[in-house]
Order: sequence, then structure tokens, then C-alpha cells
Amino acid sequence: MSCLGLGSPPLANALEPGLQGQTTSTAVPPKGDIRAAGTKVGNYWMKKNQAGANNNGWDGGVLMLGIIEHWRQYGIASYKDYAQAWAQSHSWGLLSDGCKLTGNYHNRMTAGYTYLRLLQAGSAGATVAKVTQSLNAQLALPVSPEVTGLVNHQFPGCSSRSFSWKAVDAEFTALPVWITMGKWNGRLKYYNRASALQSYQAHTMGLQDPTTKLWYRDESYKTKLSPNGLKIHWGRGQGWIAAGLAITLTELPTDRSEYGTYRTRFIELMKALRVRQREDGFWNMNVADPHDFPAPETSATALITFAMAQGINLGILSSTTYRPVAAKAWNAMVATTIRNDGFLGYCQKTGLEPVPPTSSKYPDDDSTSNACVGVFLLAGTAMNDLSTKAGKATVTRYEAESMATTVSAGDLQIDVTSKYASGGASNSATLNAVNDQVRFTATNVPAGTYNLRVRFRRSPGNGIWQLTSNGVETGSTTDGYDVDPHYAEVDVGTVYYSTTANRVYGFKAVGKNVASNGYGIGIDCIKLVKP
Ligand SMILES: [Ca+2]
Repeated sequence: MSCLGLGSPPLANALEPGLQGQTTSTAVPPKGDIRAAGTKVGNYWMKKNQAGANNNGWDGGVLMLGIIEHWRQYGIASYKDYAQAWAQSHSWGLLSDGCKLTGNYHNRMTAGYTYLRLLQAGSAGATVAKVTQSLNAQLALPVSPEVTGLVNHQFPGCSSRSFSWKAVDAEFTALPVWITMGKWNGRLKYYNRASALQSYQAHTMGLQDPTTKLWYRDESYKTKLSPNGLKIHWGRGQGWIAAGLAITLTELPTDRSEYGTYRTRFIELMKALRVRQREDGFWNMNVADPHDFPAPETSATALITFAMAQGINLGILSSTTYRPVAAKAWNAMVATTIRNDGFLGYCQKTGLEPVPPTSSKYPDDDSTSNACVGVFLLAGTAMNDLSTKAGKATVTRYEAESMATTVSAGDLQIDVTSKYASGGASNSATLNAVNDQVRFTATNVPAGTYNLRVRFRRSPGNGIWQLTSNGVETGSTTDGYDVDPHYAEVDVGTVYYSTTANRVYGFKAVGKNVASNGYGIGIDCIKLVKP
């Protein structure tokens, strides 16, 4: 620590403060950055989990869908090898419950997607025979229990009753398998069944809310309410159907008669989700209630990000309208949810509705899952296609824990370690009043034009701060409060430094959220980005 006042470097020209807003960046990163983020997450999972240790049920299937799409996008051999070893370990089969129609439940079909991709890629021993058997067994039923509403149908040979499409999850765990298998072998019956199943969910079961166009997780949620008395539209549930529709619209021939219906439902849902994105870029566990346990939630956000980016890529969604939304969501996930070693956190674990902080399934910093990794990888593939910039951004980081630091009189500052912090640590200032501040000196910052970003900590005791650069207010204010502690990144805007010099970055408390316990400020690093 040292004192401020290391000479008087020239003032930064903070250009157009507030133009982009004190928020997560809405710019799509270069392809290299998108690939790197996905690969970091995927590599960590593969290093920690042997391929065969992943199940072939719905969650293992969703993981592998992301793994195989990451391979299809980038051609990184280890991803294909991993998927193939997993498929071989399960003998290219679907999870069985001991019933003859193995894999007839919607959530036991998902693995078929990756098996098909491996077969199409010429992987040794690849087969979709068991997937085909399952699909045909479902088609061969004299009366489809799904379409007739005969819920809890007991399939021949099964020990228990089941109804495969009672939840919106099926729109992702099963729909892409029906569609891609139909396309691969030209079986129009698969297309027809898929279309009938979704229409059944939309209309007969009434899972698509006619007013908001958001979807209920299952029929029971049509009457349930959040703790605040609002509707419950589960974030990941929206993600399941959004992403399932995006894959369907990618794969289904556009001259199919039901294409327009899928397209309409997709656009309706995307419109509803766009206006419900949080200020920080995430979607909530309950998108219909911003105060229903508002943790950052990676799985919902990744699925919706994928769907939105793919909708733009397909020319279905307006790039002008949706591109900044998808980019903001992606940037929020990258800023908040990836630990330094590649662990992907803030994932709501297996569930069916928003959960409170007391739940072991609450999305916090040590909460990850196989399926969450899968959908994050999937989001990356669509974002990569959306990006028009090759290469990587050049980012110079000035770590708060490494810079000379001062605080206002009577206040405290300390460096704290965190696996999520850039450089493994960040600075935490305990301030007790408005106008208190913490200041960091970056030495010999090269002259140039930069996008200035600040990685900071949100926590229950943090206040609202204003950045100053060499004493000049830069950008607008940022609220450091959140009930769920996590790191985030704010895009301050463009700065121009005419000379190479030391820069003093000050963070001044200007107020606090009514819910906050204090005026604290947590700074991780200053990032100067050259796109
Ligand atoms: Ca740091």
C-alpha cells in the first residue's frame, strides 16, 4: 500500500459517460474469447470426470450435447473422443428402467442426439439402433398416450406408469432427438410426432401462457404463485423450450407445414424473455418475478442465450434488437460464473422450480452440474457464429490486490482471496458513509484508446459507487449490492489516454441500495480492452 499523489498524470478524457450505461457489456466478444471461455469450462469438466462416469440419462445427455456441439464448432479432437468414450461405455444405449421400451421417457432420449452426431461423423462403432428402437416403440403404440391425454400410461413391459411429456423439459431433452433423427433417416413420422407432442403441451395441457407467452414447467404451475404472489415461470423451463425450438428451427426443413408454428412460438417466447432480462444480463430462476430468489442462474441464462443467438443466426430474430441482449447475457455468464480453474458455478441443480437460498440446489458459487456445463458450451457455439470478429481481445488487467491502494480516513481496505477473482484475489473496502472512497494507482498505463471495464464484487454489504479516473467522474454509478455475493463486470465506456502515465482509479460511495447493509466496495480489477 502507498499513498496517492504519484505526480499529476494527465486527465483521462472519459468519453460519453453513460452512453453505454454502467452495465454489463452488450458487445459480442471476438470469436477467440468465446471459444476460450467454452473450452476452459469443458476442459475442466473432462479433466475432473472420466467420460464413462457421466450417465446416459437426461443430464448426462445434455452435457454431451454441449460437448459434441463444441467439437462440431471447433473441431477440438478431445471433445469428440470424450463423447465417443462415453457413448461406448453405455453401449450406445438409452438409460433403462428395466422396461422393454427402454428410453421411452422424454428424459431418457437425450443421449440419442450425441450418438447421431457421432454416427454422422463416422465414429467407430457408432450406432443409433437403440434410439431408433425407442422412437419406433413410442410411435407403434396403437394410441399415443401423449396425444390422447392418457397420462401416466403404462407402456407394455414397464413396471411403472409414465407419461413422457408432462414437463416442458421434454422440449429440450426429447424434441431435438425426434427432429434430428427424422431429418437423418427421412422419417416424416418423427416430425409429425414431435409437432403433435409440442402442440399437445401448448394447447391441451396449456403450458404456454396465452397472455405472456411464457411457459409453465408443467400443469401444476398454472395455479401456483411465487412468494410475492406472482406467477411462476421457471427460468430453466423457458430455456428448455427456447433452446429446443432453436434446434428445431435449425434442423427442420423450412417447407414443413409445422415450421411456421414452431417459428411463431419461438418468436413469441423470445419477445417475452427479452423484456425480462435482468439488469445484470442474467435471467432469473423465475422470469415472472424478479424478486423470487434472484441469484445469477447459469443454466437458464445459457439456454436462453443459445436460443437467442441462434435465432439471430437463422435470420428469425432481428439482430439490432436481440444481439445486444444475447451478448449481455453471455458476457454476464463469463464475468460471473467461471472460476479461474474452469469450474462453472451458479448453476441451479436438478429441479423444477425456483428454489430458496436454504436449498442445497440453490445456484451459488460452488453449485455446478453436468447439464449446466452442456448448455453453457451450447451457448458458446451460437455466440461464436454470432461474432463477426476473429481473434481475441487484448486485455490488460490491473489487479486491485496488486495496485497501491488508499482509503478515506477512518475506513478499512483489505485484499481477499477467491477462486473466482481475477488473479485469485480482490480488494474489499469497508466504508461507512457517502463520499468515502477507495483508490488504486495503475502505473505506466500506455497511451491509447480503450474500452474500460471494472470487475467488481456484489454482496449484501456493498453500496453504490462512482468511478473516478484521475479525479474525473467516469461513467455512471454502479450498484454493488446483491443478496447473493458474486463477481460481475461493468462496461464503463471508452477512454482515451493521450500519454503513458500512472492512472488513479477511485471508487466513491455515493449511496446504497435500501436492502444493503453498508457502503462497502469490492474491486477485483480494472480491465483496459482493445477489441
Ligand atoms: Ca483481482
